[in-house]
Amino acid sequence: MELDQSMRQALERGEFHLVYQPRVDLASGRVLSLEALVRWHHPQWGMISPGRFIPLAEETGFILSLGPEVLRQACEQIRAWKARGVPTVTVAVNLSARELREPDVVDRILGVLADTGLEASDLEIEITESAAMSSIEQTIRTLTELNTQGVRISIDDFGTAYSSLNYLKRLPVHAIKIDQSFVSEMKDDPANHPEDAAIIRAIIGLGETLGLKVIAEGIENTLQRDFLLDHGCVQGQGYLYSRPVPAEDVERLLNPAQ
Ligand code: G
Ligand code: G
Ligand code: MN
Ligand code: NA
Repeated sequence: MELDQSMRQALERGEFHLVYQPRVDLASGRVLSLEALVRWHHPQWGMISPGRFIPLAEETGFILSLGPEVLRQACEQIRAWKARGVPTVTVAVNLSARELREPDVVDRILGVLADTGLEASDLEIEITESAAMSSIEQTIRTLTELNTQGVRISIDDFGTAYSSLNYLKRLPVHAIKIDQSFVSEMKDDPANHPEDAAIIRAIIGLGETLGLKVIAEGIENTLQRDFLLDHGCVQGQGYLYSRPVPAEDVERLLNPAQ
């Protein structure tokens, strides 16, 4: 069966669920926020990676059905945590380029927040640098509307597309996320990877200049953490701290005393 056809069936059967990866204070490990990431658990094929199906879902337009489901699941989970008195943090949801281009994207996001009774500040939207930098005037309008309503925005995979700094300056974003490919190169000794080290330092400097939070991705060991901390990047996520985990396990991370 076609993968696209299978995805549509999977959505009806409830085979998509979310896992959450903490974004932490690099020095203390304290959880500051979470990123929601979709998983597809197929009854026969097992776990199918979003790296495989998200690009296809973008191509076929299925993302316009999956994206709203992801957002709804994330918001319902936040509401459930709040209802049980779990000390909640902002949850970031990835929004694909295709979703960003939908004329009703802002209303849809605000509608889900209203339906689940959440504050706009409970949610953050991640869009990739390449999505943000295409159709730039429309992106600026959409993100400005979201920002006006109190929804925070971060730029994902930063450093992989060609950003015009002039546009970046005009985008109402709160954070840029250093793409994990740069961090990943520094697994042994940063001195062996001068170009990646220089790019990371440049992104951190850019964040400082523009007043943006800088979040590093893909931190797997203490060498990477220490390099980032030494250069003024204080927030990040990666296997060193936690893999993406099911909602049940998030509670332990948010509420370490229990
Ligand atoms: O979770 P993992 O590292 O396997 O994700 C692989 C890719 O899929 C990443 O680029 C990630 O941003 C993307 N991805 C994961 N979950 C979602 C989602 O809910 N929506 C979108 N648009 N992309 C996602
Ligand atoms: O593109 P985006 O940043 O949304 O992708 C996040 C992806 O990175 C997720 O699929 C997540 O599983 C993966 N990821 C998170 N932390 C690490 C890490 O420390 N190492 C590696 N290799 N992948 C990671
Ligand atoms: Mn992301
Ligand atoms: Na990323």
